[in-house]
Amino acid sequence: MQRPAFYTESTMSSQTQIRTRSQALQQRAERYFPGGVNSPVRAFRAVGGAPPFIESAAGAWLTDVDGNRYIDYFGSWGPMILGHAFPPVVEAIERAARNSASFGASTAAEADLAERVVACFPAIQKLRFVSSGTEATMSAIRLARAATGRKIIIKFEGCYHGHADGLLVKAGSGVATFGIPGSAGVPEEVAHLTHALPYNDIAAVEAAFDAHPDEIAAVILEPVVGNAGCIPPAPGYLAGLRAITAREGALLIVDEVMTGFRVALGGALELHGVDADLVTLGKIVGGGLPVGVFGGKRVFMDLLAPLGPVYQAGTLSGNPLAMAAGIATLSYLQEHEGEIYPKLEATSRAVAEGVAAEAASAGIPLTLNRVGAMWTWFFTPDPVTNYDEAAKSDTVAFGRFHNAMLNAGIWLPPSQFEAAFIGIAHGEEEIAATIAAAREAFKAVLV
Ligand code: KE4
Repeated sequence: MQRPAFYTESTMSSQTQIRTRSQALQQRAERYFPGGVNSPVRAFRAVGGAPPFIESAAGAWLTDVDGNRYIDYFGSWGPMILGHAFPPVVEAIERAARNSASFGASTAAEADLAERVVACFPAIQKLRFVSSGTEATMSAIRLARAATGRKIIIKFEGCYHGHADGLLVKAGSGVATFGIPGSAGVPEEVAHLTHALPYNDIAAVEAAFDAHPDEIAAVILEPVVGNAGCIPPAPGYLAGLRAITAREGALLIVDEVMTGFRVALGGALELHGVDADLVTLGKIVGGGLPVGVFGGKRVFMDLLAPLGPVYQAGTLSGNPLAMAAGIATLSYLQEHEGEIYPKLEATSRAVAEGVAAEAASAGIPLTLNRVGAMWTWFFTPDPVTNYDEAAKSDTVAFGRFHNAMLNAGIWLPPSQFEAAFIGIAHGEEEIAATIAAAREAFKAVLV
């Protein structure tokens, strides 16, 4: 993998972090945006300190506006699995942009990308492109209610599916980060229709269906939780949900916005050999540009206008630049699948376990949950199999660790309740530098 031109050994040395420009930009941003951000967790409120403003990125590296460089274990919240400024993706976007950014009309590129999505996700017979994961899950829920004539939705505590009203009940990600039960502004009549159950507890799902026969439209879940930190499904859990929903006439909506193309080319559905009625995708499918997908069985998808009575629309759905970035990304992943996913497994394991070993040497209790190229270091000695257990983590210790790693040039998710990600541009030097930085960072955690 071609290392970015600026890469030199010196970037691996520990850095004194001068962030005067970032601080000035943060002050300006706070005049325009609540908290100075366009998405809450980016404000670093959960970990403390002012967030660096990023100027550029290449490969596994970010460069902030003060010239500080960071090894990136967040990859824009997941999309950048090929590394930043990956040439085939950049060139595809440049080519598309020369023909205008948007037509608001159909293009061949939409089906070009759809063919690649369907090849990776056999559960998807038909799909719609939207511009975010939130739009994808919101639309999938509407479709499930129309298909079944039922109203209740089952989700799981700690799972985050975007910020549509009905899905902000006991959600993960920023909702978990800020410890808020849901969100102000969501009428109780809406929240009342969403039942949040413990993850990895199949009996709780059986009990919900017993209590609400013929009332539950769908079960939606993250097939590997990323938004409470990384929590894998228990053996048989996904298959159990598939069996219950099929028996009860409810739709199974598998939200692979984070896991799709990340834990495997075909996401968690491929890993676990499970089918779904509807699947949602985002992040990687757009190669860093705004793309969401909801798709699934034809019988459900054909309920959508203009064929059926379910309305859904979007000005920039199928945007040509986003389609070009997605096609370049998925093409590369598909063509190099046999090399990419074993490499991601090896580098993820090396860095995740290497850092966990440094915690053990420092006497710091830490539980590592990892599925392929996504993982979380929970600052707790106990197993983490659901949100309640994740919530027992020492978020102050995590904040100290995050801050120390950031000052050493390692960019981690800014919350205990997010997953870390790696891409194909991370190599041995980045892994070694990260483990060395962690050795020092854990000393800071202990003070
Ligand atoms: P977006 O609307 O943010 O594109 O997607 C919502 C969504 C849906 N489903 C899953 C499983 C997701 O992880 C997400 C978005 N993830 C969060 C980060 N954990 C969004 C980033 C943020 O909140 O800033």
